[in-house]
Amino acid sequence: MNEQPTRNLAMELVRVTEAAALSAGRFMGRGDKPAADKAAVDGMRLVLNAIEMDGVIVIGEGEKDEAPMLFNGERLGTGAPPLVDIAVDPIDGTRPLSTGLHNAISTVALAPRGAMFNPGPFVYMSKIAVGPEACDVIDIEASPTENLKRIANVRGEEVEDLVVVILDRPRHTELIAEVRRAGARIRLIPDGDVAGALMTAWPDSGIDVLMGIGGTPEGVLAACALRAMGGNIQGKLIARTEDELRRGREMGYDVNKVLSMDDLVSSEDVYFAATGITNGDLLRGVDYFSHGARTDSLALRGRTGTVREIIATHRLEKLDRISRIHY
Ligand code: VTB
Repeated sequence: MNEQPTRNLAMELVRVTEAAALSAGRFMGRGDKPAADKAAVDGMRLVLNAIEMDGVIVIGEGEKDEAPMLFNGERLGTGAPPLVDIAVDPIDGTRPLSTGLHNAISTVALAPRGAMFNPGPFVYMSKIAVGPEACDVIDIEASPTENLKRIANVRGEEVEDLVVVILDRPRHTELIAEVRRAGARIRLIPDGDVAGALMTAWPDSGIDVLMGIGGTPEGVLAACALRAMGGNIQGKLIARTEDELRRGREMGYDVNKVLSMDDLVSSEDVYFAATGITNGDLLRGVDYFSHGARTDSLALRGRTGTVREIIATHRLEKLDRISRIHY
């Protein structure tokens, strides 16, 4: 094989999440979630539309939280090939952003048209995610205890050495109790389980596994990132109500089916970018200073597995002269 290097769309996606983070970062600690969401969405839409692609939003957050959103089915890009599916989470962690807490990030992913899982009516999903070393041993149908044993075993560690990241929700009381009984340590997060999943595959993050129920859109985004980083994720859809279950069944969904990483995103040709909005374990938040701002981002490509960390300095007074958005 001696292919010419091809376009890495993740490099272009970084500008999308940078724009969203630069806009939304202004709302840190200001207690105004809708305004922060709107700023992030506007920034994303503007830059996504400038990318040479024929994109359709498959994962557009906002329905569950009734936030301003990029609509499912919305077409973005210049309209020229490649044909792609788009997943966005303009702010993963709107709550922490609005109160100035850690780990709010902006994320976006692309995959070939038809490759991303469409969650239909299901907004929640049970998940387990790990980094490369434990890729082959997880099983969402086994107990948390069993999974922790297998992960520790394949890594040559004890369960006591593992750290599990779990969303801090009442629905996780039993999960937390079981993980404690098993002997593992826990990092509870207020929001942001895309970042939580990413951390499992990030060397030195100190996080080994993500467990629990989070958003389905976040599950697809996490799958795109983990495909590129060589981790693994499994999920199972959770119906909130009988009605949701019935509607889902009518549309052909099976809540008993284990969704593999391949079901969540069926192509290795994925691109993922994230930019920190508030300081976090993976990425620094946006830092504004006289006439400028600094952002910290990741650009991942599935096909090559390249992980880029991109620190950018933005000259806001210059951007103000040319951009439709005031940062
Ligand atoms: C998570 C988290 C998101 O949704 O997926 C979560 O990563 C799950 O839903 O930041 P609940 O908040 O209803 O528990 C978010 O919090 C975004 O809404």
